[in-house]
Amino acid sequence: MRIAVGLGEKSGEERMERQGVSRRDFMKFCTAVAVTMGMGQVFASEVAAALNGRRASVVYLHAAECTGCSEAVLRTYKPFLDTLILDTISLDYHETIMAAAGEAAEEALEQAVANPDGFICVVEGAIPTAMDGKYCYVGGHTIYDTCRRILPKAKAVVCMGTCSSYGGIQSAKPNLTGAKGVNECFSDIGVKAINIAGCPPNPLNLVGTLVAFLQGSKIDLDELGRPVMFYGQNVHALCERRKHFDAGEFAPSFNSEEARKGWCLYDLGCKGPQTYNNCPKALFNDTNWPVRAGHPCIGCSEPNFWDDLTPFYQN
Ligand code: FSX
Ligand code: SF4
Ligand code: F3S
Repeated sequence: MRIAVGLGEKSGEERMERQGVSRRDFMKFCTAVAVTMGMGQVFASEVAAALNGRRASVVYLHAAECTGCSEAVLRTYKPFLDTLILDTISLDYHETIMAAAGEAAEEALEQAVANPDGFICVVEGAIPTAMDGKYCYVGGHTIYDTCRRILPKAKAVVCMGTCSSYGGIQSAKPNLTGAKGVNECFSDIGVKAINIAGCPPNPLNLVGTLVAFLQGSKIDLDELGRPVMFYGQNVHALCERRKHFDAGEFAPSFNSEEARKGWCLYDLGCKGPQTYNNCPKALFNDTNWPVRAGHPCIGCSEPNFWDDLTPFYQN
């Protein structure tokens, strides 16, 4: 792990203050991470300590995807998760947001991978395997070959999103590109990725995982490789419309008074009962989640949801 770079390196808190994130906002964020991790508010100071001291070197690879996972991170607000993330980790390679291009970008990747303190590799997107991986080239190499070379060297591999976790929409039938998830492709060379499922996932689940890793905590995973602290319950169990489900009160249409009153969306196609994720608790942008906004859960954190959980809508 890269420990604070150089003598002039400031703490995460100081780095963020420089960016206009107050200590109050920082602690509010740490509390949100702690609560999302299921640890309670008192754990916030430990989250702060993990984010404050060490800047983990992170290499973020893009495979076949829509970049929605990166967008989810970059579009969050208050206290500006992108700032927090960029100031608490050292994002040494990320094709979407780094300034370097061309050979300089490739050089940045090689330097990050050669870092003697090691690095965490985050992968977004599925890995095309058909035609020897030719459906996804980055810098003259297939992403399949790049992952095969780099992932075994990482201290931890984290799949950001359902695509890298299980293939996602890229692997929906007829899957002409042979898209697969990271573990399916690379477990034969010892890769055991942590799956932050969701299309996109809540960025708090990524940060919480990085925090647990920085703290050296054991991260319990379910049988699909997802951290139990975020994916241990289904959406249905956490849903605020659940009391209406239990009372047999089902909204008859999206544009109905019942839907607006918060009745259950099961008859409209909600897949909350089959879907393990913490959306009702973690919220996106600290604001909302699909079912509260009136949209059924489509099961985006489950493998093969495009094939197995469609049609998404009923009526
Ligand atoms: Fe998109 Fe990420 Fe979905 Fe996939 O998200 S939001 S298609 S999980 O890899 O960019
Ligand atoms: Fe369950 Fe969906 Fe109804 Fe919520 S809206 S209670 S997740 S079926
Ligand atoms: Fe996805 Fe369902 Fe949450 S669609 S974002 S798991 S509510």
